[in-house]
Amino acid sequence: MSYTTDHSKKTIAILEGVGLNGYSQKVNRQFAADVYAGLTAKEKSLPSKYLYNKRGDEIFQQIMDMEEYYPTRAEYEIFEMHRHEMLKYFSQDSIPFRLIEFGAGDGTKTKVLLRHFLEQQADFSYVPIDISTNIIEELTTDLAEKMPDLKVQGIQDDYFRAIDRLKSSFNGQQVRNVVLFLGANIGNFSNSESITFLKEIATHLSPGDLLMTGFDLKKNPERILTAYFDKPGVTKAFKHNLLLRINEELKADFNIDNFQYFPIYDPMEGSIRSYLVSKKEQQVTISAIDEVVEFEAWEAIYMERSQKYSLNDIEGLAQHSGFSVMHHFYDSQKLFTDSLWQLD
Ligand code: AVI
Repeated sequence: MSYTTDHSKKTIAILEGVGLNGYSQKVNRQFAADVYAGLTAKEKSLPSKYLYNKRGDEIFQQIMDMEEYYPTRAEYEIFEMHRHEMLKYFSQDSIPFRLIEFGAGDGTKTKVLLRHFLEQQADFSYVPIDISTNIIEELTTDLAEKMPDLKVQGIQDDYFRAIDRLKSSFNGQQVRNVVLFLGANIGNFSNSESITFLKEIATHLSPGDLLMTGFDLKKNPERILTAYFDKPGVTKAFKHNLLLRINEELKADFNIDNFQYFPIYDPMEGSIRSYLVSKKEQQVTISAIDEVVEFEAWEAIYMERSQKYSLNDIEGLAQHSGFSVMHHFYDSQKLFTDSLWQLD
């Protein structure tokens, strides 16, 4: 039997739970299958969405607080500076609006807008959507306490299913959807994934609805690289944490000291690509999937891509996915933009 047939058979077995070496009750099968596929491919990789377990969320919070990592502060400044103008766009023609946030997290930045919109007595509701039940519960409890007048409908679900659930709940009343996809998260998709994602958003909205996305802009390559190659090693710990997660959840024996963190920035493509590189020839056993992964000396695992954009890149994405750019909101140094689009 060929390698690919064997390989896909084992992936299916893992997904069905039979390839899980007795651990099927405790293991997230999709995670196990993705780790298997990524680490047994010719060019090894791990999906960056798995960086965010509890410990990963905590380290990412530390990244956002670091001096080197400018995007979070820049976007916060954008909200502070442009909240008045944003409200004008969101509430144009005096139609009530629904602020739908994908991947809401703790809503720190969004609270700047929510507070302002409440002060201005805008007719709106806030719909944070996140796949994590914990996040939605914590955020809605926190908002009920801090902003009791805010209309909130937190939804724990997949983004698109959540938008569909909303449709039926507004019984004919005209309302403008304003989707927020903040924090440069779009940059973690490949170009084709971004277009697919944006087009999918378009199919779930109506003409005239709005989408505001956070894009990290192309800038001095040294500044970009430093944001991902900080001296204290916080980003390194963020990447190593995924190996530790595999150790814990899939009973593996990665030794993180044997994997060097190495990001590169390609100014032509505008992307940071980050790797963990095996410092020596070694074997790693992943007991839950009954697999021994061989590493050659200096063989890399591709961990994450973080795309940076020019205004042309952003306009191209809008056009390809059926939106028109209404406005780019910038921070004072033009490091970042929240780009507001309207569905044609
Ligand atoms: C979540 N995402 C936008 C971050 C980024 O900038 O790509 C994740 C990150 N990875 C390393 N540092 C931050």
